[in-house]
Amino acid sequence: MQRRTFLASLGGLAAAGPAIAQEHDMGGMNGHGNHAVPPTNANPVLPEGHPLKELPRLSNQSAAPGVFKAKLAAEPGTMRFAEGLDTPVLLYNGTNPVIEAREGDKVEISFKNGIPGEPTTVHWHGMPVPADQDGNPMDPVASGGDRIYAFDLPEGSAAPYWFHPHPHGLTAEQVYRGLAGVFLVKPKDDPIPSEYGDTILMLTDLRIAADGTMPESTMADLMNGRVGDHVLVNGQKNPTMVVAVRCVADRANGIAFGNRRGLVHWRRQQHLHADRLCGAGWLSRQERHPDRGVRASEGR
Ligand SMILES: [Cu+2]
Repeated sequence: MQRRTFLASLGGLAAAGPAIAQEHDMGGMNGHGNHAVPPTNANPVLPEGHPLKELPRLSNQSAAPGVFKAKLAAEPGTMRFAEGLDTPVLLYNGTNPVIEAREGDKVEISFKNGIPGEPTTVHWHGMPVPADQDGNPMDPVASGGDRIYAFDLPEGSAAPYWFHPHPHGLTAEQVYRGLAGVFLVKPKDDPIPSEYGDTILMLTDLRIAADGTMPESTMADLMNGRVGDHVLVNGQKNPTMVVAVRCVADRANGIAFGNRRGLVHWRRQQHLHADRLCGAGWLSRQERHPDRGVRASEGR
């Protein structure tokens, strides 16, 4: 079940489930121990048009109500963005899972830095978190080290956020190599039925070289900001999401445009007349073709 669609535009990668995180292909090794690469200097072609994958969730290890407790580790990994090319990346828990908690929850994240030779932190971007729990650049976790990040989610904090590393001098590289995740804080009293679910779209950009690796930033990148060559949604290029629009009008509460999997847009009534809008041409045309898909992304 899906519902409101959250957009998170991030610098890192979104790894939509373990299916994308590929094991290193040992069969590709040759006698010199080098990884085989295709004999071409062409830019890698990323597959497009596949069904949008949902981002995995970080599971709550606490059974106590109002408590979210989990383990998070920053580690090297490998992803396969283009056919036959392995891309070395950095990921949280191998998949960059979504952390979902609720207003009022106590959050306790046991974090381990598994990045060889580099300090890191976890910064809870935009969230109302005490300074000593917010992974600031002067509060690093050494390579191989760990710590607990603990904070409460106050009333009124419900929103989609993201988390990312913030070590001094290494933030940009650790983020573009993959470390970033969505933190969804749900409202305590949600007016929208939970059975509609959430669809999270995590937008990232990727620069990938002919051998599948991510090139280091150039001087121009450092001065102007780094922009990748491929825009990804949940780690995929131009995925498709079928949104067969259906209109549900409710005079008392407003108007909802949704599909069979749930709600995609919600509007309070205000001056709008829900029944009139539902009868409007552009909606009824969609209704006559309920299976016509709408692309979730058209690239840039
Ligand atoms: Cu930030």
